[in-house]
Amino acid sequence: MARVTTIAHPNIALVKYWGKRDVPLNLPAVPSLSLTLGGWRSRTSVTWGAPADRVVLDGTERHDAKVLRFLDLVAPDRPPCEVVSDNDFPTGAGLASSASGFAALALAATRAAGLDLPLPALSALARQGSGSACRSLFGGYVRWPLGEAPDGSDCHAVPIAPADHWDLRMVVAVVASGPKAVGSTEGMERSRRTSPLWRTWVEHGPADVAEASAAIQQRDLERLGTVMEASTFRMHATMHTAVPPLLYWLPATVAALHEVFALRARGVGAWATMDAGPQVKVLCEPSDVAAVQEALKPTALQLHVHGPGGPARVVDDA
Ligand code: 2P0
Repeated sequence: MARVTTIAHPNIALVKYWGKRDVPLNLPAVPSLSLTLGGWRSRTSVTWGAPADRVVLDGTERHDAKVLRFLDLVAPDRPPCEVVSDNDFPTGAGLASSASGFAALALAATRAAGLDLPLPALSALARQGSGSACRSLFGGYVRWPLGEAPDGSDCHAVPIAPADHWDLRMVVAVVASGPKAVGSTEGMERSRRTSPLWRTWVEHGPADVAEASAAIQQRDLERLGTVMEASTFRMHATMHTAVPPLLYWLPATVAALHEVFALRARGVGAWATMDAGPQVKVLCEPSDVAAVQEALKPTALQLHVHGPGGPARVVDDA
């Protein structure tokens, strides 16, 4: 029996992943690029060899078919396992809990099973738990290319710059609590099947990633913020034009967006992004954090400030 505990941080896409070319394998329709956030984390312990399969998430035991299926991917002939995981941030509210959760699980489960996979293979494995999890194995600025192999073996994230390359801040404005109404997988498929904007969305992906990569290399925040907002709004346009429409935004989301635009009109370098939920995340320089917080305070329930975070890692190996 081996028990391994890991932690992984969530990541926020600066250029979004939205849509799959292969649903069971989580092969994306578009490439994406993310920033791993310091501060928040998932902590996951896997015991390889337990009396029975048991999954405890945030203190509650549940039958989680996704987690058990993922363990089967690690080793089809595995013994019963115990998985205990918790997040120090809200789960399932568009704050990338599945990214950090499956990244931590992939690292913990493989190590507990006695495997020491190279990072590309570990990232490709994590991707099969949740697409965005492949990016959370790495710290800092991370690219997830499309890959070409039909089995997805070359579809894994690649670090493009470490956390200390560029000390940016992501201010997360939580404007509503509670889990999202429509999960990402279903939302992506609805957008792909029914939005007339789908083809345009997919066509822009590679150029957006190239633009964001160049902006990161040059540490050009205006360039990065501009392409980040363009990617976010194009992604949400595919949701808004799906049938039936998908509207993750709440009135407070829109209010926060207007505050960000007003900040920019006053010369503050702040750009917004949203995921499959109502929260607004604002990218800025550390010196502008106070101005961003002040502007968002009236609309947000909570404000969290994150810098770039490090890679997933083993914290206990018994
Ligand atoms: C992203 N999102 O790039 C995008 C932007 C949400 C909006 O990755 O179906 O939980 O498990 O592959 O990774 C959320 O989707 O979806 C996500 P699955 P995942 O961060």
